[in-house]
Amino acid sequence: MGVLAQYAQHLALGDNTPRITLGEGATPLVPAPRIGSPLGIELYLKFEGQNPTGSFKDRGMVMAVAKAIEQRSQTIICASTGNTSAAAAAYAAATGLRAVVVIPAGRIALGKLAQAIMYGADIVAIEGNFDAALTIVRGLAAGGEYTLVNSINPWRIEGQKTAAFEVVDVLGDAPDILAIPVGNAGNITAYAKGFREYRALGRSSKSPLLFGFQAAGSAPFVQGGPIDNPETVATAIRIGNPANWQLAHRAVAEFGGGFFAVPDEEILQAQRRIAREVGLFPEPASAAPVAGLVRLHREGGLPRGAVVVAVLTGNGLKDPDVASRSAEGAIVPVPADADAVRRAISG
Ligand code: AN7
Repeated sequence: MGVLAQYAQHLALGDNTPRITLGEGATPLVPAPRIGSPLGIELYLKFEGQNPTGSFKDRGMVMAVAKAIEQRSQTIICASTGNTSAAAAAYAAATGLRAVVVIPAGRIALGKLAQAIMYGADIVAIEGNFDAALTIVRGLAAGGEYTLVNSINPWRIEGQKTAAFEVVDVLGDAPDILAIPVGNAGNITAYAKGFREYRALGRSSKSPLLFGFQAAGSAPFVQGGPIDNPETVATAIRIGNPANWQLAHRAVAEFGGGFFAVPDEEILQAQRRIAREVGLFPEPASAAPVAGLVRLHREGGLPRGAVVVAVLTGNGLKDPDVASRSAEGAIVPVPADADAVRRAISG
């Protein structure tokens, strides 16, 4: 049914806000005991990779595009590490808007680029990183000709808060801990808003601690300020100068929790474990919270028995390069007969 219809009473929808949808939201909350039990926690994974364009961005984009249409905008624009551009392109296609996406050349996952191309966005690749792209689109949008749909657009946060509603609707209360990857920090801000609003309505009895996880080479929240040259295999969160710096800090101060860094190798290990021990395939950035929980447990920083929701923000199919790079040796063809196949699989 889509998040605008499902959560209409919690969103500022007017008579002139089109009720658009590509079927976003209502994503599964999957128990992950094989990972959670050894950590002494009750772990659930919110699989946002199941959204129409394969990431949580669809929740915010459907809202931002509905509001852009309400305000008679004809062109939306964004900077992106990939997923925002895929979502912007799809919802623009669905509604007949033009989407302009500015991306760091060579640094977005192949599947995400394929999406923007297929949905028909106008794509500009810059010789610079995401932070440079965001500065450029902010400047262009200031002219009033384009509607900016990065998460500094408050409607993005508004739509994305529905994921927190879903968590509470399914669990019957807020979890003890929300574990989430942090790039621009729009999503952690959105979850905080959702949990805050549901609690105020009596839908939950408590607020979760917010644990935000960044890649070690791209961890401005952990280092305490913007960084110039962020690097990580998790290209989705290769962001050095987060747009929602203050909102995210305020949310973590209010709820408790903190920001933590995880090295790329641990992110990739966690990605494989989620695939092999849960049966869900997240993209690298989305594995950061699980990698972080493992690390926190090792350091004694994870309360025993806690109900923890980790957000798997995007689908692993978007980044086939990373997945195939982690294959153990080449897959060498054998003759097309049963004996050859039996030999290949025995010991
Ligand atoms: C899979 O698409 O910033 O902290 O331009 O794609 O709200 O930024 C993506 C971010 C986590 C971080 N996981 O969320 C973009 C972009 C995935 C992501 C994040 C992103 P925020």
